[in-house]
Amino acid sequence: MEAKPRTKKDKLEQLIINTIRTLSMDAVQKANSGHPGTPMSMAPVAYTIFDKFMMFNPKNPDWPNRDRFVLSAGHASMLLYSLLHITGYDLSLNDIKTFRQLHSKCAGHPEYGLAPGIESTTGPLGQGYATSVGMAVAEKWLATYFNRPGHEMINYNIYAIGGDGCMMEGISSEAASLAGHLGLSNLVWIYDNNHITIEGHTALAFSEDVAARFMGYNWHVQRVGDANDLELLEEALGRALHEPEQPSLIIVDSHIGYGSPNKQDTSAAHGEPLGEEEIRKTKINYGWDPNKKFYVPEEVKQYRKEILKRGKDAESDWNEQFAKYAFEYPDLAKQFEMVENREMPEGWESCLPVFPADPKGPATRSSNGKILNAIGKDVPWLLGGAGDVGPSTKTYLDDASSFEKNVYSGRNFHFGIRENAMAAVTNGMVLSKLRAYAACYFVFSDYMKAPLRLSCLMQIPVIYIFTHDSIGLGEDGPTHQPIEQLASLRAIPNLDVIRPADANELSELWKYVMEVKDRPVALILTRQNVPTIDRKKYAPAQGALRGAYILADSKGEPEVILIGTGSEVQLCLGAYEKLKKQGIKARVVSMPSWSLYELQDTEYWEEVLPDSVRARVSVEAGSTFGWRRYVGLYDTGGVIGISTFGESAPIADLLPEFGLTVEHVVAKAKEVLRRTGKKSAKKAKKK
Ligand SMILES: Cc1ncc(C[n+]2csc(CCOP(=O)(O)OP(=O)(O)O)c2C)c(N)n1
Ligand SMILES: [Mg+2]
Repeated sequence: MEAKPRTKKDKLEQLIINTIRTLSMDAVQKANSGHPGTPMSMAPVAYTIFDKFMMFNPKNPDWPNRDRFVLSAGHASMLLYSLLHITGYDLSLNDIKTFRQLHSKCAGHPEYGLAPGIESTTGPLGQGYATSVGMAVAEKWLATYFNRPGHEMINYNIYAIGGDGCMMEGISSEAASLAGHLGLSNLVWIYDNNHITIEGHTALAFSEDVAARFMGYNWHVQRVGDANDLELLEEALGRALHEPEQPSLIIVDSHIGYGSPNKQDTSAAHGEPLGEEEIRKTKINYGWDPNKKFYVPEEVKQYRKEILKRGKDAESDWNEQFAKYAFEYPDLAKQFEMVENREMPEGWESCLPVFPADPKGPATRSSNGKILNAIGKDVPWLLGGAGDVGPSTKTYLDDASSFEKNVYSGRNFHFGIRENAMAAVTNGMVLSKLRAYAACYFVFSDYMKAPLRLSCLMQIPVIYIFTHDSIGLGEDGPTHQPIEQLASLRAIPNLDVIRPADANELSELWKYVMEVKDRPVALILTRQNVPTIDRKKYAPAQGALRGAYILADSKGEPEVILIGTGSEVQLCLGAYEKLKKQGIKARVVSMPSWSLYELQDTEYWEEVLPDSVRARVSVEAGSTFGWRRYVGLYDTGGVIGISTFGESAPIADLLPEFGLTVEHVVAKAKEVLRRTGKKSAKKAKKK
């Protein structure tokens, strides 16, 4: 059991640590659900980080220069809730008592935006670790950009606690490899080396030498043999912070369910309540009153006051410094505030290029590169990169350098071939208020699904740039040709999937991309050229901002509506012209974004897709899944899409093979007209 506390301070520390433990045990028991074991074992570690090292102001959890703490082992959420309660965040005992209940701030896993002091949503193991790397990247960039001699406005550190699960997940390897390469000395990971996961002892599945692995990644590695040894922990953390060149890993040996006579060191302590009797016995072991539940001793309440004062003083000092900084560097201070509020410089949209009509047109990945560069000139905190495909995704900022070890001013990020970590790191950067983008081939968005989903869940404005968006990429074949990706991304709540038809739609849509503060967007762009639509002949591109708009129309009510997205809008326009010549009244609706269209009012829906026109055809070079939402059932609408995997061949052979031709759209339109029995169907039959 625990070493006897020697001094008054030691006694208080044990009291605080045991309060964290017992609150966690009680909350899990009351919820009859949760993970008590790791809060019990890691309480001394989390306490040491918060008490001895972190600077934060619980009354202003968003204070920009606060240190960050991420609980990558998100299942141990009670550890964090207990700590936040004790240190004075706006998280009451009642919130803790409603742990895991409907609408409680204390959700099953820590959720960003729900409880104050939660820096990132965690729970999918490894994601928190990887996100913390993005936070460290952001700190380096912000410090380099904003700090001036004598004005160190940004200087914080990032701490993350993960467990065996986080270490096993591949994303931690990707992220650690990148962090070591970049020399992120402001980052400390604690690895809770308790040898227990759900199925039992880690020996079942995990026998690697974690220390050797991290030394290989260029990390500074230490080991603390006992999670209860506050002195050793403090020394190790101190050393980690003084390490000037490398991120730090501290491997801490702990006992899951520490203090529980029957469950300590077993997987039974991982994910279920200890049970009333076991809780009593454990409390007795801690020297706690076994009859008290959710008990916060008076001394701990007093401690909260001290922490609150400490945080308030730290922030006021910083505010004073910031006032001086703002006096000397008013422009930088203004920019800093814009970054913090996710605002854009006034009138920024005027930089957006307008592209001339061009039947050959640029690929939307190319026009995107131009737009990105135009915005990037005025908005230095727009930055990002690709997973080693920058030359193909065209996401380089031409005037900027690369973000590299000790070149932390760079804005072009080389994430390496690590899509999963790339998206998680980008989450961390965006949580730190940068406007960051992550780019790769669309098909490999599959690799980053988990962090992408977290951007959506956290409602943070990450910009995903996915190029090579269909079989139109050609010879690389079915491994590289997205099919189901559009449908699957559209199914994620809070994500705007945007697939523009041409450069001007894209330019318009960037107005939305840069202004939106509370959700990520995914831009889906072509590898191949697409015509830049003649806007004198057809409708202006502004309509794209409404998600869908009438691009070409008939006089009077149309008989058939052709709905296209991205590179297939040109097929709809081609078919429209042919149908027109044949006396068939068609309308073309360009629909770059389902979700933006869904935001419009019913009048607009009726205007674009009137209920009276049932003959509709959708055209998209991807899965047909979901399109009946807009074209109706089998007796009316027609869906042109792909329900198999693609093929490896030149684009000119692929498009007809998969029915992506003007002729096929025309034929489908006529077929639909025949089915809906409109008078022009007869006409269509004759021709
Ligand atoms: C990506 C992912 N896979 C699986 C899970 C389910 N899960 C939650 S905790 C856990 C075991 C974690 O073990 P460890 O990290 O050692 O935590 P400890 O039991 O020591 O607290 C698993 C498999 C998850 N949360 N995330
Ligand atoms: Mg474990």
